[in-house]
Amino acid sequence: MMADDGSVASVATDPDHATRAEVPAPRAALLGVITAALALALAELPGTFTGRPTMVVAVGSRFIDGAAGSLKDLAVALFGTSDKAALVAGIVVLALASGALLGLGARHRAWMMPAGLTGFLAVGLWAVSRDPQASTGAAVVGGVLGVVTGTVFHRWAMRAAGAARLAGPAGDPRVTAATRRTFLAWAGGGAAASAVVAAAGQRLRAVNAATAQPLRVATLPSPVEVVSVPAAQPFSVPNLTPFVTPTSDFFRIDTALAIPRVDAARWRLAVRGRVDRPFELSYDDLLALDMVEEAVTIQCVSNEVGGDLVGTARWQGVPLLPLLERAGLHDDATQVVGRSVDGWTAGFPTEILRDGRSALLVVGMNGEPLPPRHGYPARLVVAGLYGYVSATKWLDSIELTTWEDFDGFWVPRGWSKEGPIKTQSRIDVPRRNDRLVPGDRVRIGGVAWAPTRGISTVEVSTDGGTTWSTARLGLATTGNTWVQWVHDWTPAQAGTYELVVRATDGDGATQTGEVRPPAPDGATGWHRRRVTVRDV
Ligand SMILES: Nc1nc2c(c(=O)[nH]1)N[C@H]1C(S)=C(S)[C@@H](COP(=O)(O)O)O[C@H]1N2
Ligand SMILES: [Mo]
Repeated sequence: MMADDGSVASVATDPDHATRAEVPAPRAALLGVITAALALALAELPGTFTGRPTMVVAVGSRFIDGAAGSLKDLAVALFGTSDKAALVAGIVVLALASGALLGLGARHRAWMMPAGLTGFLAVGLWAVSRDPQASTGAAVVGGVLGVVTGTVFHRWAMRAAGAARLAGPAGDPRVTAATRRTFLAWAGGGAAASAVVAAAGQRLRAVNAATAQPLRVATLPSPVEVVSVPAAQPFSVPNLTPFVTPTSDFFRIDTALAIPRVDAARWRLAVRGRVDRPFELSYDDLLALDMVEEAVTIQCVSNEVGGDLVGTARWQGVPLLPLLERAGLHDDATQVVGRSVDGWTAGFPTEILRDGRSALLVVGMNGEPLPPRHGYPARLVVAGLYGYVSATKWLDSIELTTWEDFDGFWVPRGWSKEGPIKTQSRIDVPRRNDRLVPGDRVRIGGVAWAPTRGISTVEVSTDGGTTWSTARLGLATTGNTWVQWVHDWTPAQAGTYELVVRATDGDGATQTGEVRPPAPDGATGWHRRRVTVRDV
């Protein structure tokens, strides 16, 4: 059907060949970029319309899955929200840069553009087919639209850009001007069309975000048992981390480029594997069960010493062990695996559930239904375990297996199979740029945590760790949460001081000062902060 574009006919018999070859390289490259932009914008549009991961997002997800293995630290970095935006931007830039190369190649081989676009589509469709969240139909429709439109646009644009040049004697200024006008018209038109389609996509995304996931219930049934958080703390220090982290400030860590959208009306949670009576629960079934609410501090294994990938929420949900016992766990069911709707998994020893710790199938966070970014409609929270081995969000199933039979997502990627949270403490205040004056009281404060053991002591040093003072501790109801701490210090003289903090857990073990990075099983070391005290 495209006999004259050179895909079948030889270059010599392609009537447009001489015309295309007339297009100067920079212009051909630019037309290639614009073609790629147009094709990509069109290809993404239907996926955007569905509100599910688009092709670019699916490609990014495959990249995260793959790179997470080989580039352990990069993968950790990729968790962050801004890194995700950078990944998507990187994919787009790569696609546009390839468009430039295709544009150059297509001056002599017209088939290169359709072949290149089709190649990109193939990669996109492969990624989409491996993404349980993405819509294959939308990707096919958008992809074909993008490839066909891109191919046609590119052919016409190249023909027009070259033909103008052949219209008169080379070097004639009028011909040169006419050629430039024609080129600019096509390039400008193509760029404008891409921008309009991309803007439409952006707009759709905004509308999707605003209307996404109407929650099934606005308010959760009251828990039958509440382990209350302290009503007030014995001290109040400006800029100290609050005991309960507001949901809007709570850290978010996951491999999901697009937050999974789950329709709670159709959602079913399966409990299966090494059990006598596998069962499924609907969201309504789950809400009808007796629920408890407990504050638990959760932390990401990637948190650096002094970092903020840690937070405390009041989690509302159903205690996990009785739920699993209802299914009749086998004696050899030594591992509990949570599987997310996007295929992500985390596993921990069943034994952990038998030591009386708080381990919940969670539907509520700080008194509200779990927000989408934190795992709506349901997730797991197990006190004392890093999130990557326990805290599966957007839960799809709980599978009982053996410890040996299964490794969660991060385990084959170099992270430790077991993930108990290490004792940690953090200095929040003074901040680095706070004004400190000799003779004035400085409130040194922060948080310390060692779930499920709790914190017994926090010590503070203002001389880099040579001498230590015991800090005052705030209140906590259980050992599952962090405690706030404060130490008042009056520096006598101006100078630079190194503040250090270390905590001792409820078992009497003091946090190690040995500095180790997050991989493979959590960072260690004492948090230090240099501050300067200045005369006014
Ligand atoms: N489905 C899914 N659940 C997940 C993850 C993920 O990548 N996918 N990441 C885990 C990790 S590594 C952490 S630290 C916690 C973070 O929970 P939060 O985002 O609610 O703070 O979620 C866990 N649950
Ligand atoms: Mo994590």
